[in-house]
Amino acid sequence: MKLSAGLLLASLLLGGVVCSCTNGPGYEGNTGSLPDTENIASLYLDGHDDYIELGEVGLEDPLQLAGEPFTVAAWFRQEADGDPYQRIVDKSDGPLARNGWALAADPETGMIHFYVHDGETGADFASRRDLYGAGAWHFVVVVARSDRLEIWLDGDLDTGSWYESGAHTLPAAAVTGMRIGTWNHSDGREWRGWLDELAVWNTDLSPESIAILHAARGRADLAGTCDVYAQAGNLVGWWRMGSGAGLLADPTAVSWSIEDHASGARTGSFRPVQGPRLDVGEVP
Ligand SMILES: [Ca+2]
Repeated sequence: MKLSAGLLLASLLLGGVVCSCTNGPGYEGNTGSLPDTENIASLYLDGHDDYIELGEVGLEDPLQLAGEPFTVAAWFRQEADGDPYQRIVDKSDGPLARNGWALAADPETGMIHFYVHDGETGADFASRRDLYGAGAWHFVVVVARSDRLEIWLDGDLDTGSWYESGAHTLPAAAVTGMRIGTWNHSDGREWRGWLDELAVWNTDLSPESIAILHAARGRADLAGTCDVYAQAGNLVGWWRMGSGAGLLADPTAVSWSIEDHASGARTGSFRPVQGPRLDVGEVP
């Protein structure tokens, strides 16, 4: 993504930070931020029947993440109550992310669940209880490294994470569906609250990169003309949940989809069509 001349000018007028590209990854104060106006909305789902349909993920799609380290990150603000295994994102065809991978959060116990399944066996990797609370924005990052899984919340590694079932593995190569805010094979697991800046990389992000992204609070240019966090080239999905001057100019303008700002361009469709909403002004 390139900064347009207009956006650059707006940034200068607003005093926003535009990375200079002269500073290396991890340089403090250089978060590669776009102007604040570039994160003006988040996605709200009602916990009943709302979700975002991303469609079938084919075998050649980078979102397969088959057999390789990967990372999923999102900002979330959950409401109390609702299902205990609400999905942030799920690319699978059954419970426990069968044949794929998924990220879930339980507002009652405050636990994050990171599911990975290789086609035969899987992992339900869970955080400690009370890792987070409903009603506030949090930044979750789950990382599948070659030899272990990790759950990070608000910039810190949860050292209390454990395998509620199964053991470390990496995703299967399997054609499955993919959705934001629910799972793929039946009703249930619908997200209740807000989601923003959902991103997927086909590599395991370093602790330094995770710290940079946390500090940016959803305003980093993940697709990276500057690549301030050093791994923009591995970005395979990035859903900003509403962006752009058009939405800012007219917040009531109806949008029926959410754009993928990564190279895969996997646009998400609202289900039901008039269910989910882009909530202007409610951002991390
Ligand atoms: Ca957003």
